[in-house]
Amino acid sequence: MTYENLLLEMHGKVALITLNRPQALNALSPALTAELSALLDALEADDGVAALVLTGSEKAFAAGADIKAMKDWSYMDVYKSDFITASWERLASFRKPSIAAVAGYALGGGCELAMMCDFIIAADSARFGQPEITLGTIPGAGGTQRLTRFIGKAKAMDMVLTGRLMDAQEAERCGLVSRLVPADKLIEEALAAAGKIAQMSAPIAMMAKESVNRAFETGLAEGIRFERRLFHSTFATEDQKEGMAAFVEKRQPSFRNR
Ligand code: CO8
Repeated sequence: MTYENLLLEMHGKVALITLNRPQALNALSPALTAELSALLDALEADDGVAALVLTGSEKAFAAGADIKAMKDWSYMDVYKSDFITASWERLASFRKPSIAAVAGYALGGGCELAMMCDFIIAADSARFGQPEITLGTIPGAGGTQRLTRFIGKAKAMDMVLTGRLMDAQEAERCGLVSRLVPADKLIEEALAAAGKIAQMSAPIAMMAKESVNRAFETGLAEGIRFERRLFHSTFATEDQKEGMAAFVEKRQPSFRNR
């Protein structure tokens, strides 16, 4: 399949997806999001892919949903098509580990897309924001929900109500971003992190991701029970046997993804 708005490169078992609409600062058009959703389906089904890095350009990870496409849509247009949900949430439901590598603007839907990844590595040039209120609308792909869970009510309210942008340092301080790196090291660092994950057992990494995500969907007692059941289930895998045997035998494990 060829993509008009995305670039795909494989680095070993890591898929690097680059949003590629430079003329519109990677504004997330319906065509781009449909392509991304289809590509994620393909990557999820491909055993040769263990992890994903999603990035944009130096100037913009993504400047939001495509305002030019959206501006004349009616309520019925967005309601009947259930605008956003299907293709946007595909990244959030992607089962393999995913990292957003953010440089420049990550605004509106761009910030929401980054937050759908498992974690965000940001260049020192990154700027995050939910400026929808300045356009007479509100975030519609998790901005009021994920951002609030990630950085707390005070900062989320500040961002969502004023539309102000947050720089990379503040984003790192308040936990939106896991690592802050110089802009020229962004892709290298993100690929190295994803490469490290790709060395682990793929099904175990999926379980670890699923369990952390559960923390955002349920209460503590239920989450702990869920984690324990998944933990127990790792003992049914060959990779748990291999990982622990390798430790005892003082060698590197050779995981077989079983
Ligand atoms: N949509 C469409 N085109 C855009 C967008 C966008 N979000 N952002 C930038 N562009 C276009 C500009 O129109 C311009 O095109 P042209 O040259 O044809 O005029 C080109 O990209 C370059 O942009 P600027 O000239 O504005 O570049 P600057 O460096 O001056 O400014 C900014 C950069 C600050 C990022 C500025 O472009 C900006 O404010 N962009 C809009 C940011 C924004 O409001 N984003 C939120 C959009 S709403 C949203 O995301 C709702 C999410 C709902 C869920 C998601 C559903 C899909």
